[in-house]
Amino acid sequence: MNYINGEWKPARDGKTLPNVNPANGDILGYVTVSSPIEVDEAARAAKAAQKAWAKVPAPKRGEFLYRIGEKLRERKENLARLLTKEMGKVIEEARGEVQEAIDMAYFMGGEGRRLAGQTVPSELPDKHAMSIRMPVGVAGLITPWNFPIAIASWKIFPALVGGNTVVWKPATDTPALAYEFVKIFEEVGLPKGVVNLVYGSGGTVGTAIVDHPDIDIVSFTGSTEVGSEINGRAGRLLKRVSLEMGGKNAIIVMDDANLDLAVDGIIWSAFGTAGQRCTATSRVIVHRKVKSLLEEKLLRRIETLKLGDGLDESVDVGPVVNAKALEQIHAYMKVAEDDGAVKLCGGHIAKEGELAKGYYFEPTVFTDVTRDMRIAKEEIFGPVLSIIPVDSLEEAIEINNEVNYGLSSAIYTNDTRNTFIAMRDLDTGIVYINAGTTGAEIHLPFGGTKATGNGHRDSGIAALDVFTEWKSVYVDYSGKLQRAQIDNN
Ligand code: UN1
Repeated sequence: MNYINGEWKPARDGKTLPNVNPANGDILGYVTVSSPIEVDEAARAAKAAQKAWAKVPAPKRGEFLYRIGEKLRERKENLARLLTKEMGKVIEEARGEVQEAIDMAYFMGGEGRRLAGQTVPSELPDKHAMSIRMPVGVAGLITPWNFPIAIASWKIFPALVGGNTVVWKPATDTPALAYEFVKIFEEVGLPKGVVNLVYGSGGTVGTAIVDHPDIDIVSFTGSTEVGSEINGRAGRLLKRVSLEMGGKNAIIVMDDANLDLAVDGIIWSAFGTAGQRCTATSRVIVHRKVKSLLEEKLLRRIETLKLGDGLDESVDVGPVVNAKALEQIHAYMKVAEDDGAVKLCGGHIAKEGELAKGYYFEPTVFTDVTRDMRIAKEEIFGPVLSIIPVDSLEEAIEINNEVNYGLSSAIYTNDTRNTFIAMRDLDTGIVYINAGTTGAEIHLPFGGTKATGNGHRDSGIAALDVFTEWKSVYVDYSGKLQRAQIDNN
């Protein structure tokens, strides 16, 4: 059911889609599929509520977020279990994701007491100059299934603390979690119309959000193809658009690296969330001198990875989100083979026993991958890793930087020179030294360069730049006309 203007109601034409557990094919429920009519209702409600919400003092808006954080904390285990059932990530990671939303609630709650602008000297006597943050208006938020609560929190919380109201379209693969999240907003007494939830497809509901005249800003996380389409449509309407899209993240392993540490980072970043993080590692760019030793250690670890239902605490790699994703990942095996990559392990849909009921793909590694191969360039969004050998740091950085995307990158090295060159020259929005490509913390900007984004950032204070508009204020208390310096020459 949608949540519009403080009421739960089904979409008018009553269409639904099943919500399937990717671990075993069980149907968990049905998701409402809405039309532009519901988006219109939600946008009007959000617009009607916005002025009053903006007048609630920002510290009070922040207190709503604290209370939301408390509720999330109380329900962490249940939410995590639902998350695992709905999209497949293993329970430990699901708990981590709920924690990410909790952290974001407290962090952005605190921003209610800051929302800092600047106070600067004026060039004239008896004049005060400052900038303050204003709400943008109504925020249309379109969020993905891979971090259904964390990414929603990255967008909803800064929008709210900044004085905006929200129309939120969650992914159709993760409707139940969105329902639980919005229930919490309702329970803490958020005024009606401040957060509105509209379920439905990107093509219909997403497009209606982007086009709606009452929606002032659109924030989207998802594919580059869709993001680019949104940017075009919303750009023509002069709306602000914040986009968080694909990645082709690499870990560089230098010849001086601690290889065991590197293996830990690679396993976690490449096969955690079954490779379905925007930040997942899908390339290892390794110095040729340590390539075979690294491969040997990597394979030994991959053999120990257990595939299965993420609710089982002993499972390392859960299913991928749905049948279509499984097929798309599988199709890359042929692409890799045709391009001449050498398969080290995996490569198949896993079907033994209980696994046959869900959408499982074996952790897969290709080696001797060259920079021109499709698997070295395209986002696969599954547990598939390509190893690319190189002879120097310069070559490694060049290969890291030559893909279209620029979200996250990492280097394993113990050399200070390598470290600082990498920090400077890796062209991604996030860079890790001696850690994998995943695991960004919520109080720093999250986002990327090139086809990964459009210059905005989720998370951190940077998110407030997305959800607020600057106003510069000059107060002249001289009691006479004072021309600005430019008009006084
Ligand atoms: C994503 O996959 O879009 O940095 C988000 C990380 C997580 C968030 C990933 N904190 O891996």
